[in-house]
Amino acid sequence: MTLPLIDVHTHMYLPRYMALLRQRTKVPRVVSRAGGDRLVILPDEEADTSTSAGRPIGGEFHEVSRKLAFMDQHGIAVSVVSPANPWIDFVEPEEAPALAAQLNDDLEAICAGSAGRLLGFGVLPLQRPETCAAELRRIAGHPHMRGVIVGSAGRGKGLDDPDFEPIWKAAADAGLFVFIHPHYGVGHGLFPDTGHAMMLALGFTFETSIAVALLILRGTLQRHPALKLLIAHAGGTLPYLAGRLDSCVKNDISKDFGLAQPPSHYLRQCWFDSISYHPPALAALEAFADPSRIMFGTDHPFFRPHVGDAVLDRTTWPVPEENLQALASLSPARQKAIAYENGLAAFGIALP
Ligand code: 5CU
Repeated sequence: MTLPLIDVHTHMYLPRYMALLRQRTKVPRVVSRAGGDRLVILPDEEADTSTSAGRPIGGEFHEVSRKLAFMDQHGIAVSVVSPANPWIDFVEPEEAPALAAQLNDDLEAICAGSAGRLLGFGVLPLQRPETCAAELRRIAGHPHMRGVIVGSAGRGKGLDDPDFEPIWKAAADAGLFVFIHPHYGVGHGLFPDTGHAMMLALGFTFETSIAVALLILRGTLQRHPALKLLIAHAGGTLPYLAGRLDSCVKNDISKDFGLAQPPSHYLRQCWFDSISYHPPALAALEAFADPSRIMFGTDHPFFRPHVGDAVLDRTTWPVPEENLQALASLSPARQKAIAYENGLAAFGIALP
């Protein structure tokens, strides 16, 4: 079955941000080499021999025409584009609010010029939490912005940072999505010399799982039932572990979190992308989540196929294919819901 697709998890490094990464001598940075530019972003990536060269980065990371070519190649009608990690985490606090606003305006302009193909998630200057609610309200006035992407680590104190409370309120009041995405990973000291594989497969997913679980346990979703959280990578591990979280919270004699409902109740208020690569993992998400809150994603332009730049835009990328294969394990009605119907409804999209 060929489905029109709405891609809710797809990234870009905006040109202004690329210029910043090219100037830097420390991670995160873009390094120019004879064989092409390399992107080095993850903590410890440069120090570990198996990852010190980073990953190839070409125009597919920052050119709008390349995003559109990828979308055409894979039957994606509309993409909700988010800046990629590590966003503006490394920027000095005094520079962050202005840079966030510039990047958000850049993304709005890109989307406005895309003839309906692109919508956007902006960034927030989390190192200055007291400025974020105003930026959210400003973004809400941008016709193509549908929310913000926020790293699971926040400004280094997690997403349950008490100073973030106005962010959740402003996003909920404005009806904007907050897309929660990992970057720092957890446990990477435990798996040296494993390339990017362990970090991306387990470090990333547990980082997200811990951040979202803590948001729930600290009562954020109880206080803000209208908050629209979109959780990356099929919810990390949470759809699978939600019952264990409920049980451990209920049976803990040392701590009362003061929740009116079990954690899974609040987790079910969230939206999830379908990036699971695997029918059993997608089945766990399907069994857990609100059926209207699972949406297709590609993680483009990460996991670039190993082909030359000249043929890249005419090549089938593995992530969309693997995730469509997993989707094919579901009924035709559920495939349609995840591929595009839920995205159309969640983001108010009229197909171009
Ligand atoms: O390959 C990678 O490092 C990544 C990354 O950094 N962020 C992401 O979203 N996917 C893959």
